Amino acid sequence: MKFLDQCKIYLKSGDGGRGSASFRRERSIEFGGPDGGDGGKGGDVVLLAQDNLNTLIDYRYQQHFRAQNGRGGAGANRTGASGRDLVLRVPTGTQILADDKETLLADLSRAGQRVTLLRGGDGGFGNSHYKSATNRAPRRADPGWPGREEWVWLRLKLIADAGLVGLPNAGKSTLLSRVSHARPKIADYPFTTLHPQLGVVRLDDETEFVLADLPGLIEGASEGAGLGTRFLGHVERCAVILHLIDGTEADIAGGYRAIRRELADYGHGLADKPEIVGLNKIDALEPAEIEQKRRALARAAGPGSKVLPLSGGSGAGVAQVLGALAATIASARAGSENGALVDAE
Ligand SMILES: Nc1nc2c(ncn2[C@@H]2O[C@H](COP(=O)(O)OP(=O)(O)OP(=O)(O)O)[C@@H](O)[C@H]2O)c(=O)[nH]1
Ligand SMILES: [Mg+2]
Repeated sequence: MKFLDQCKIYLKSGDGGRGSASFRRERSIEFGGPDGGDGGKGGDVVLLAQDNLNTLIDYRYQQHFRAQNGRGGAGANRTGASGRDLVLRVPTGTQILADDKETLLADLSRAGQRVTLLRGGDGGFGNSHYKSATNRAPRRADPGWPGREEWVWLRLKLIADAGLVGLPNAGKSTLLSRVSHARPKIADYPFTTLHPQLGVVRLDDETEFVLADLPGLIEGASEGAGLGTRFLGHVERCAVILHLIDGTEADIAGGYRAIRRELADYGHGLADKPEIVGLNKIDALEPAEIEQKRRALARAAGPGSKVLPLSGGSGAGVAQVLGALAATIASARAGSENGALVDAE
């Protein structure tokens, strides 16, 4: 699944319809009173969160969206028809940001949530509205109020339970493809994964969770090095981080700390999330080496962290890692109302 995480679109609510300036014309009445109806209201721009969508890819092909304008009023006090609302369906978890890419306009975090982002313009008054004791034949009728227009950003943060982070080549995608039906690209060069990938991990009938494979991070990512940290937003709502370390690298503790620094620099609570450290690729290591590296990592990670050896390639130790992830997710879920949203594969 290619995952588009943000896009910019133009939205416009409908203009209100023009009020009518009209006078009653009947053969029996010489000077008929004003009977111009009001214009109809323009359509609203509404966003609707849906669970069965998992990307913003549709918005890459169409970028301009307009709700219908209200119709003009007419004689015989007929109000113009309202313009139809424009309802845009977006995946649950989509945030709507203003043009500045910072101001949050709406956060569609629940399936079925509806937000009226831009209200349509009201219709103008027809001349019958201006009839009074002193003015029995007003000619005034108003144009409709214009609709509102705005460029907004749609940003989707995947709602995954666990997020895979690590240096490029740590074996993140290999692990995801072993434990789920996801089939991310795997290769022995850095930055193979360019977009987040989601997989559903099913341990037994009752236990499943969503694991997100993220593009590799490098030192300086928070300043934009490599692919930067633009995908770390997806980890913000994860219950747990699985930090994978390539055990065949020389300086594993240094690599561990480099990623921790980037998580801390990114902020948004990532550094405080529960972390499980995976010493990966142990199929390529001698047992003594595994033990020595596990200890080095445990020292670097500190007492709060769990270090588990595994191999996404051979499958060794994978069950223990998944069990630890599921246990951490279960305790986080117990503490919050929000269950996991299994929304993509
Ligand atoms: N020996 C061994 N090699 C592995 C293992 N897991 C992954 N590899 C190899 O390591 C290389 C990188 O694997 P990927 O799964 O693409 O790594 P990644 O972390 O997703 O890399 P990026 O997407 O670039 O960040 C590939 O050549 C894999 O075959 C493992 O458990 N053991
Ligand atoms: Mg990858």
